Amino acid sequence: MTQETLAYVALGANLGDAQGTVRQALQWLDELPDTRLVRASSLYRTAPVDSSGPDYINAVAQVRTRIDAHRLLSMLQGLEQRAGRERPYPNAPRTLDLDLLLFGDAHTATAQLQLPHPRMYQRAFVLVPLAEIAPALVSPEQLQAVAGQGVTRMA
Ligand code: PH2
Ligand code: MG
Ligand code: MG
Repeated sequence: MTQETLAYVALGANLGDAQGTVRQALQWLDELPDTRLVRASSLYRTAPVDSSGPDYINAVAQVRTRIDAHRLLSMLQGLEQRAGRERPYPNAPRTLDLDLLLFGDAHTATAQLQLPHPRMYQRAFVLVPLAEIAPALVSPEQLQAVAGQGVTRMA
C-alpha cells in the first residue's frame, strides 16, 4: 500500500465570493480520494502580489494523502476548474488557485511540478498561514523577510 504523506496546499481567490470559495475548497480537499484535511489555517485578507484586482483571500491546508504528488496536483487543478477558474494571462485574478507547496520532504523539478513551491518563501500570503499551522516549517527570519507585505488574519 502506498504510504501516507503530509502535504501542504496554498489556497487563494480574489474573484466572486472568494471567502466562500476558499471555505468550499477546504471541504473539497477533505473529499479527495485517499486524502484527509488535517488542519486549515485561518483565512487571511492579502494585498495582490504581482497581480491585480481585489484583495485576495488566502489560507494554507495540511492534508494527509496516499496519492502521489503529480496526481494530487492534477486533482487540485480539477478543483480549480470546478470553481470556474479561467487563465486569461499569468497571475490574472482568479476564482480559485490551489498550489502544492510541500509534499513530505520531496524535492522535485519537473515541467509540471516543482517542490518545494519555487516562490513560497517570497510570499507572506503563504508563509504567514503556513506558520500558523506548521510553525516548525517557517523560521522567524523567513517571516521577517516578507514582513512588508500586507496580510490580515480574518476573524
Ligand atoms: N497569487 C498569485 C499572485 N499574487 N497575491 C496574493 N495576495 N495572493 C495570492 O494568492 C496570489 C497573489 C499567483 O498565484
Ligand atoms: Mg499561486
Ligand atoms: Mg497556481
